[in-house]
Amino acid sequence: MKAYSTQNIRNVVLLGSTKSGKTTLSEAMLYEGKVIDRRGTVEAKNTVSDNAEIEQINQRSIYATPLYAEFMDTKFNIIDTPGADDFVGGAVSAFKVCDTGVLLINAQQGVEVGTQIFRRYAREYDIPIIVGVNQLDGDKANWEGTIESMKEAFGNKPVIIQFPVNVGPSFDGFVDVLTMKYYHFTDENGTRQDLDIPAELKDQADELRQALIDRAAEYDDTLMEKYFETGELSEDEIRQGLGIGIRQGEVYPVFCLSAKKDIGVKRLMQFTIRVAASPAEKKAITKDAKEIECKQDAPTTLFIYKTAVEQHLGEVAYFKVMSGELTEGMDLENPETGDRERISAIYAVAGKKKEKVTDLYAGDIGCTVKLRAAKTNVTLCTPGTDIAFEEIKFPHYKYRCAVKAKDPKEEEKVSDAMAKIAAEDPTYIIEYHKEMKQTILKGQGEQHVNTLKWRLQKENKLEIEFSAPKISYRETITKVACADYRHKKQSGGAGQFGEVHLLIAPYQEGVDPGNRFKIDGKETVLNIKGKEEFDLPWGGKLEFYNCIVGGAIDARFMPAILKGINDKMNEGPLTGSLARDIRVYVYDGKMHPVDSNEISFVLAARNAFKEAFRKAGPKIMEPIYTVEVMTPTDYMGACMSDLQNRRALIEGMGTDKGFDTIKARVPLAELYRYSTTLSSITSGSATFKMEFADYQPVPADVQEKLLKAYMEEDKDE
Ligand SMILES: Nc1nc2c(ncn2[C@@H]2O[C@H](COP(=O)(O)OP(=O)(O)OP(=O)(O)O)[C@@H](O)[C@H]2O)c(=O)[nH]1
Ligand SMILES: [Mg+2]
Repeated sequence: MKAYSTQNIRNVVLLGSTKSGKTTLSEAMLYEGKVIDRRGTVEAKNTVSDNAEIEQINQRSIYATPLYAEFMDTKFNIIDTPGADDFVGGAVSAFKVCDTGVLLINAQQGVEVGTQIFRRYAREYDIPIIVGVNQLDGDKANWEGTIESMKEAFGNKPVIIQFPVNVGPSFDGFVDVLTMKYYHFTDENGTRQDLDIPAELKDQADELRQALIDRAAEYDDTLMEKYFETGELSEDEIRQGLGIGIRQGEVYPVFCLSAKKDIGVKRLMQFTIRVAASPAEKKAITKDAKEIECKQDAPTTLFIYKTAVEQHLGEVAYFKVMSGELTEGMDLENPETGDRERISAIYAVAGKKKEKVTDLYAGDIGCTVKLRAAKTNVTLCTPGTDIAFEEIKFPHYKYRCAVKAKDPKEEEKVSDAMAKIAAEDPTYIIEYHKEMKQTILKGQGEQHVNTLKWRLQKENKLEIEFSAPKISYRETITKVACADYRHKKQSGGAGQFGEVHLLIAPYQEGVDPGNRFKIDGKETVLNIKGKEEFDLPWGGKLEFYNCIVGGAIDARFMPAILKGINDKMNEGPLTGSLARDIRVYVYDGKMHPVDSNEISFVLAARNAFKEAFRKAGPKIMEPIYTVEVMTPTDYMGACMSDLQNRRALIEGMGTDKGFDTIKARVPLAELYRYSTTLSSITSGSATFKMEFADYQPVPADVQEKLLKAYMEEDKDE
């Protein structure tokens, strides 16, 4: 294959709800681009794109697959993405390297939830959209209905370029109001006749042509003037005007397709090549906010947007040449680590098929193998160029579970294998939770984490188990209490003696409790001699006051007393959780001239603190998350009542880009599998974000339950 210049490259990401036909369309595009000479089907499990076993078993895409076609002297790079929201990571990586999104809508369904979700992502990541109405040959295909649903969902953005003829199983062509031709297809392999528009369709065509010109003139003053003067625009001028509207995200040109019968595929590709942006138009942003032009006569930089371990090849790094020219054998540098990497081989990629090439120019997408350390989000550049591109921002996780090896002996193997899969798909996040001694897996949904489980089983012969993550509770107190404790031991040899009297009070930010307290029923004024403040590593505060008078305890024993308190802060008396937000006043005690030592005071302080804690109205606190739900209005009620069942505190409601939003504070303990439930009560149409907020005391009934559970567990042990 020859090297294509930047102007002759188009990078297109296929988007749309699941089963809209993206993979089938990509197969037809490859066929039109002569990369394959027979089209496979998803059912026959022989498409170029869905080549992974898990995709073939499920008959759906799981990974975003890079493909290409050579068409009209252009390298047409295609990334076929999965339509399931759980696998959105692939589309998000593709946004980083593509300039246009082709959004497929299934004419048998109209705009679906998935259509909306991917349109929302495309807008968020600034990807212009071209719409393909697919499956016009389907039994239930409905053109008018689909257009209606588009208007409802996208307002006036859709602009019709084509309308179909003989919708349904005998679908065999469409009228194109840009070229003013009737394209009629004579077989199922894209063979087409370019005909005059039949008389009976002429009025409809003229009307849509007028609407098209009106829109095309809207985005450019010169075109608008010409249109006012002459009442006409040429075909090229219409393309020019539409091109501006498309880039601004204001125009979604609408095309007719049957990916299955290869109808309309060629026209869609032609239009994309003529009208959509080449990579040269987009400047890439570096980590230090510089803009880098995508041009050939510049130092070579490339950005790795995905890696995968593939049979016979080992680790494959997929990249886009961001500037300059990449030549086989080049030595590049990772500007952030200084690591050198040799690009030993370069390939153009169509799924598993890798065609070796010697050069790729700025804007092109390809892959290489045998890099030493380069991973997703790494830039490689001509040594000394010092350019590192902004990383891909993957969506926040939506699902959390604890994971462990079925066979404890395989824990290490499991953890290595999971790390490798997470390197391929950065929307998996694996963390070891020290406090809970659990490995936590975060992902985009239940299907997403189950895919990881499946891969471990299949590829590594490793079995894992998922469970609800343990919640890291905290303990605190709600009122003032006192306790004293004497530790005394005399059994031959040196004895032990230490006595500590202390008072504890709840810590509240910004509240100074003063030094007057009731101790043993008597109003007492404490003489505060020293104060130490600690930000606890697990959140919250400990304040330690030295109020010893008359040398009752030597200053040298204070650290031992503090240590004793800290020991107990690590293991609250209610459920063994970490304690927080407590003030401790040590106000009296006793020493023995010979037997007092540090350990005696550690033990005395521990026991005094434990007793005081029990008397001070102890409370269990739980982590609270802020949850923001976005849902179509129809499901607002269902989302609200579900949240209320999760002990949520609703903080606000609003609207955002055509969706209703709910903001709530929800205990983490109530959020396990939330994404699965939300999806089922809204037929997959809602989405949400969650983020840690703070700790709050649990309600009395919950505390009761937790105490009971802790006691049961204690008994078991
Ligand atoms: N009748 C008809 N069926 C189609 C057409 N395009 C795709 N299909 C069928 O629709 C189903 C889904 O097609 P895919 O190409 O896998 O859809 P997809 O959008 O890639 O789906 P995901 O990978 O799950 O997101 C398959 O059974 C296809 O054969 C079409 O133009 N007409
Ligand atoms: Mg697919």
